[in-house]
Amino acid sequence: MTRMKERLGNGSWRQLFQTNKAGWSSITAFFLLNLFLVWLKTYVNYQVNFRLGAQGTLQQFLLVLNPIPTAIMLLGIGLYCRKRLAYWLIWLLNLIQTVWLFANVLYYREFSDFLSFGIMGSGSSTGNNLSKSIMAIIKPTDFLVFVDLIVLAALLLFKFWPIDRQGIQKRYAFLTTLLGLALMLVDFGVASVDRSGLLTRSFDNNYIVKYLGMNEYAAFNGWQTYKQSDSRKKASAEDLQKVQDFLNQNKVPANLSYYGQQKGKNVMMIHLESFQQFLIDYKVNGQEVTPNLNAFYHDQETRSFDNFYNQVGQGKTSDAEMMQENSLYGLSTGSAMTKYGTANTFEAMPGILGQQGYTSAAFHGDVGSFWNRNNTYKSFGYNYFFSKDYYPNANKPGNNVGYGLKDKLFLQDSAQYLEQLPQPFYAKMITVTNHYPYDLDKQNVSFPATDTGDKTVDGYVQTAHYLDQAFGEFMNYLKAAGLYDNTLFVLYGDHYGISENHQPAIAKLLGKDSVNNYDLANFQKVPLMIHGTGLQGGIDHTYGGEIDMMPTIMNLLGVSMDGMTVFGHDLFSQQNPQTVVFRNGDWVTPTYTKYRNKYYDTQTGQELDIDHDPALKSSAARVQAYADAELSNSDKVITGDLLRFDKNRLNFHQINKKSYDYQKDKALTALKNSQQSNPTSALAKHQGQSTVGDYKTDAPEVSQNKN
Ligand code: GP9
Ligand code: MN
Repeated sequence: MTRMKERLGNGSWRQLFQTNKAGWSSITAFFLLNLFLVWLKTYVNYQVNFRLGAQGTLQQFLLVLNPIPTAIMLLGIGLYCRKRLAYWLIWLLNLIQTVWLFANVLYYREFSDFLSFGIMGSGSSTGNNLSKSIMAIIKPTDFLVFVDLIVLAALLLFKFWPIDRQGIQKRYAFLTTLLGLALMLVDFGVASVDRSGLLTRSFDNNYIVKYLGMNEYAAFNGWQTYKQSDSRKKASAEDLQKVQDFLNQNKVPANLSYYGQQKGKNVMMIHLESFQQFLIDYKVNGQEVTPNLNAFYHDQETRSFDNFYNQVGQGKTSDAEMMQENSLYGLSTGSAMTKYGTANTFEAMPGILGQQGYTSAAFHGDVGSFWNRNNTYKSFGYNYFFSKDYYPNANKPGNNVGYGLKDKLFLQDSAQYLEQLPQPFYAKMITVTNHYPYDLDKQNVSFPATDTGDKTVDGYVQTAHYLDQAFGEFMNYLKAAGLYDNTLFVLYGDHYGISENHQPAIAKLLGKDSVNNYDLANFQKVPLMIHGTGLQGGIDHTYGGEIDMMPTIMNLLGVSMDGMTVFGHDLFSQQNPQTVVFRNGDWVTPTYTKYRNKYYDTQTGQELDIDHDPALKSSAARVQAYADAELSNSDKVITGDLLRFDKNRLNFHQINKKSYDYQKDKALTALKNSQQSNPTSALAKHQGQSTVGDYKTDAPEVSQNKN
């Protein structure tokens, strides 16, 4: 008892913490209290300050669980120590987690995203901007997370909290660490069931925090940043030279009769989500799925490519964007925009055109952080990024479906910003309603579903039809606002909508008994339509893919691509190599198709036996070598951040990420000011009279359409 007194001092309430056989003691209580506090602070902030979008019981459960494992492991470090050190260590580990939480609360308020090591490192502008604006965004309640630390420090300093001199036995400390680890594995296991590819595909930092927690996110991000900076460090200007040598060997001349033909026009990219080529002219019960797009496809001034393939990997939409903006492939290891978009140097279309007097803007009805667009677009040189926060309609839950604002509302709501863009502009509209799982509320369904019997497939034509209607309304508006004739339109499908897991349904859609690898390769075709007044239209059978978009458009605009690191080729060039490389190394040429290790005659679809076909054998060896070199060289550009070595180019200087800011207030002020400084927008052309009233939509969500 004397020993006990010596350890705990006097006082009856202190008896609470007396050590019993299980090791329950003052230090255990201190550990548990800190664990509870860290959990509480994190969880409350999850609910109050972050928009993690947890849906359903499982995700809500993970939100409750996920702060606990790392808190146990971190705070548990203190349990390995004795005396005062143990308490202060636990306190310090609480403080570290709290500072991380606090910093993220502030950062999130401004950028709707979590801090990354890339951002905190020197390369990025956001860190600077944040420190400038910190006073404006901070709220007194943010400091509540430190209250417990102050109280606990006082308790320790003034010796109100009894000190257990012996600490707990090492094996209990070890068991605690193991418990933390086990819980972490449970969390990860459950999360992986709900969202496969969470870490490999890395969609959005919000997802990682939602499923795994803030500390796991920090660890994951730190590890990724380390790996990236390592490959970056090893790269040199010589590596870029080697890549350029490869590109030079495979270069083709632009088609001079098209070069510069659309010079100076606005450019509007319309990203048709999950839109496949087979939908063009497709009918269900005799009714066209996409009448507006079909008419556009067959327009006399539209060049439509019917052998155009998507080339995305796991990064899906973001890979399509990477190719479309930069003529660089996505990575086989997940989204390049997410992994490298923040830190890398790019020579992207918005940046290049920006230096030719264009104003650039991306429009999308999902949160800005998805696919790390909010950071990547700065590296690409986008002047504006109108994401979900800019769309008042997106605040109403019923106006969203799947990943964001419904297309009709999205395009209508975009008009108020579009009309303010100084011309010429480069605008990209990223639609989203035609996205897996192809759900649409009843009031918006105006087309019969297919009857393949596969539930995930049968709604596809309905959301595609909805997208088509939205597109039709948007085009009518552009005509009314005087933005049609002076704009070069580029429409493309980003990737398949129906995955290969649905082969029986695919066969039914295509009117076949079954599908083979050749059919599946064809099923990777997506539309590419280029429309401009004066452009010679028609269906173009040239084989190409998303990687070719940038050089094709730049040539039409008469912007020289000389010496630029682009992996695609001008689709109008008579010497286009017509070799389509898929991200997994498969390929298609007008003669042969290689898909999933099978070879086919591209024109007839007949399967070929490579071992008994010398012509195929030698051709396949050559094409495969090209495909492999194409992919690995492109990967080197991204993983080595090679474009940072591309300096002193005559027609292009490197993009300064720091000069871009997508905070709503600032962006809207800049847009407003540009009406005076550069009065070339549609709004300015209409003497400040808004054109938004010209937008006609039948969207049932819009008040005048409600009955
Ligand atoms: C989300 C949207 C969807 O913002 O672009 O991306 P996806 O799932 O098609 O890659
Ligand atoms: Mn997509």
